[in-house]
Amino acid sequence: MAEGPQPKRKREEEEEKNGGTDTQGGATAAFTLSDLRVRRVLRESARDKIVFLHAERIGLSGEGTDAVVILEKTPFQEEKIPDLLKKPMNAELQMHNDIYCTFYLSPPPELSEIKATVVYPATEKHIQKYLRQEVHLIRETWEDYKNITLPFIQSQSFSIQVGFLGHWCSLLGFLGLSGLWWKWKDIDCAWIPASQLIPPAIQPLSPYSTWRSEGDNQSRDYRQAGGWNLKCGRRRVWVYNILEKKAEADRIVHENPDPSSGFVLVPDLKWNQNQLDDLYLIALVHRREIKSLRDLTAEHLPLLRNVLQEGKEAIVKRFGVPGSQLRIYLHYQPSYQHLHVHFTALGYDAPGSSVERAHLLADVIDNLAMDSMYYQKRALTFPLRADEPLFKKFQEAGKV
Ligand code: M7G
Repeated sequence: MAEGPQPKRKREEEEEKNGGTDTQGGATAAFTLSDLRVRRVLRESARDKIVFLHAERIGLSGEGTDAVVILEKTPFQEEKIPDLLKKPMNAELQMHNDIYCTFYLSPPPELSEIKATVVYPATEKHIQKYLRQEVHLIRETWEDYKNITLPFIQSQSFSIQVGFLGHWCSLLGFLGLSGLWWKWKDIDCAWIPASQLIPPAIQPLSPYSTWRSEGDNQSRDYRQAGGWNLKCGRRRVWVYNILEKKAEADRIVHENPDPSSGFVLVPDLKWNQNQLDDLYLIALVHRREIKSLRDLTAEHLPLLRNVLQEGKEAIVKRFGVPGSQLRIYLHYQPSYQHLHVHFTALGYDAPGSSVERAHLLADVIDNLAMDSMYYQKRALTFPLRADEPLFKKFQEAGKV
């Protein structure tokens, strides 16, 4: 097994010793896992040893804020396997028959890690994403994209909600009358008189006047301080944090800084970097206006070729995994409308790597080289959960 992932592990141990505080991007992890209370199991997989939980964090007022917690048993680390048998532990014999026997081991903590990914605060969209649901395949023509999908994506970027005393109410119409909202450099902004939302008598007391701007699976909450307040919510915050080195800067594996044909390669959130079996990295392009496969033309070929070539070179250099053992692909539809490319170990059955969602980057490049408008002509298939608003749009249009 290559040495690559080891330094990251040491760094994490250091961070843990220092209290596990993450100050990247100016956001300090202000809670611990024990602050979270499980509300229900959204989905679990015995095969993948993973469970998705809807949790909540109870504030001082007793008000709960939603969180999603993903608990996943991590793959074995080759170098630690001998310890599993050697270290004294409770090994219970369950059955013995001829040459076959089964033991149940209770390994010491360092050999029985569980990775916990937390999304907090989580939006309804995050919760729905992980809920076990009926899934349907959509066959989207270019016309469907223009008439159904694109307007839907654009409308999502401008949905702003406000929470008041625990009640979430849609505010779009309201904003039109009593406040201003606009978009500036991909930032959703709203300027609203707090006095119109919170009765003056309880304004100084109210800790609940939390703003939430939602779009592209990102949300931001803001406390109001009374009077007129400028509230800005950024979409795809995590992507821009990486591109601007406000978060995960120390995780960058490779960067091509060219604003037009450059990108940043980082380990994906799903990979703990402790073993290469489930290697997963993600390349985020510097250009911000390319939403997905649908926007790509031959003009983007230099960018895509850089991602493919430099991404492979960086991974073999850092992790020792050759390009011939990588699955390099784009998702359609992606969850985040900022062009990015997935790099996963070929032997790893990564979520979203199946034929209905994954498009190999090498094939995308060939298609665009043959026909610049390839992705503005052909129909694309993708899965949607039955409860997703976009699925409802396709239903209303009689396309499902
Ligand atoms: P996608 O194709 O838009 O959607 O991929 P999916 O999440 O349905 O696959 C986005 C990719 O970005 C996924 O592989 C995520 O695991 C990864 N990702 C998401 N977030 C919020 C982060 C993050 O904060 N950091 C990193 N490094 N990766 C992330």
